[in-house]
This record gives sequence, structure tokens and C-alpha cells, in this order.
Amino acid sequence: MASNGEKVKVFTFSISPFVNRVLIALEEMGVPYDSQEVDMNNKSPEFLEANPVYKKVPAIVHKGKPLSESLVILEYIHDTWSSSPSAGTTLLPKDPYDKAIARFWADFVEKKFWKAGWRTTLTEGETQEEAKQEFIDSFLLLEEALRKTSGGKPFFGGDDFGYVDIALAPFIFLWPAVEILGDFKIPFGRCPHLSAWSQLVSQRESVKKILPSAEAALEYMAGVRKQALSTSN
Ligand SMILES: N[C@@H](CCC(=O)N[C@@H](CS)C(=O)NCC(=O)O)C(=O)O
Repeated sequence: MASNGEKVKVFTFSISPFVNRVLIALEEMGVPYDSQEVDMNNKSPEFLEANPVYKKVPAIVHKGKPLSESLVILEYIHDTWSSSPSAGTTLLPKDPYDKAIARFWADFVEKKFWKAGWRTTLTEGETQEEAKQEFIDSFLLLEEALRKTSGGKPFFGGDDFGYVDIALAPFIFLWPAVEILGDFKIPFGRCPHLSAWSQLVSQRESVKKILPSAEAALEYMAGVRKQALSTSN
């Protein structure tokens, strides 16, 4: 195990894909960590001290220093543990252009792709139709990105299960919930690379260990949808 000082403390919320990015990366790098589930209705002073700006999970504390925002934490994990002997993969590519492109697509996952998926589950009528279309368009863009950046290899990171793979992986278990609550089908037939990628990624040890079941995701998302629709109507 690559402790590099001491165990990482991770503030979590089990259904959060952003938290799961961090946990999958730590698993992949063989970094020991302790997790502490945050009560979202009663955020502890210790957690708020770790993320005083956004007050969101994930937040980590390593060697007494706090850090938040999942993609920032992934970069820290890369910089701190990539060269350790226990690292099972490399998160970011070495080449500056490839690295910038990886950052671009990881950013896209939250800003466009998941924003549309989240909106699909929480809305109805015309707004939901628009969100669904945006979600499908984002899928097709990710398919093209995977085709280009993988260079015929299985992952966005080529042979390495890397930064973009980890940024996107936690959303796999939410896809069935988005389909059911949005009453539509993701066009997997038009996304052969992404389809193969998601099957491979779902079988990865770190992913199997960290991700909750699709049923748990559906139950949570259905609850959030019910609440969102009751307050908007
Ligand atoms: N951009 C953030 C997003 C984190 C985020 O949205 N976390 C949610 C859980 S999925 C949260 O903590 N929400 C609590 C709140 O808003 O009070 C990241 O990448 O870490």
C-alpha cells in the first residue's frame, strides 16, 4: 500500500458519483483511506472545515490538508501516487496535449453530460424532452471522444484506466435510473465503443467494490425526482 505519509480521509455520500470517482482512483492507486459518510442534512464542522467553499462531497484530508472538487482530487492523486509501486494505472497522460484533452472530456462529463442526465430525471414535459436530447447528444459526443482518444484500445486512457475513465465510470450505475425515470432508451446501438467500455469498466474490481447497485441508484433518484416535482408543481 502507498500511504505517502498517512491514510487519506474521505468525506463521502454513498450514492454520489463525484465521491465514487475519488474512491475508485484511490483503489486503483492502492492508497489506504478511511471514509466518513456525511449527513447531508446536518453537515459536521469537520466536514465543513474540509470544504468550506462549496460544502459538497467529496472532500479529502491528507497529511492534515483539506482538498475538494472531485477532478482536483483526482489530479492530486495522480501527482502524489502515480509513480508509487502499488499504482495499478496512470491517471493522466504525459503528453501535454493528451493531458489537456483528458481534462477537457472529464470536465464535459459534469458540465454537459451529467447536467443533462440529472435534468432528465428531475423534470417533465418539454424541459425533460430537451434534457433527454441533450443527454443523448452528449452520449454521442463521448462515443466520438472515446473512439478518438483510445486509439483502438479499451479505455479513454488507451491501455490505462485513467482520468476520463474514472471521471465517467461512476455514472454507469445511474444510466438505468435515467432511462426509467426519463422513459427513454440510451442509443447504445449508436455507441459501440462506449457500450464495450461500460461493460469492461463494470467488471473492474475497483468499480465493483465502490459502486452501489443500479437498484439503489433508482430508488434514490426516484425519491429526488418525487421531491423535485412536488416542489415545482
Ligand atoms: N463539482 C463537484 C460536485 C460535487 C457534488 O455535487 N456533490 C453533491 C453530492 S453528489 C453534494 O455534496 N451535495 C450536497 C449539497 O449540495 O448540499 C465535484 O466534482 O466534487
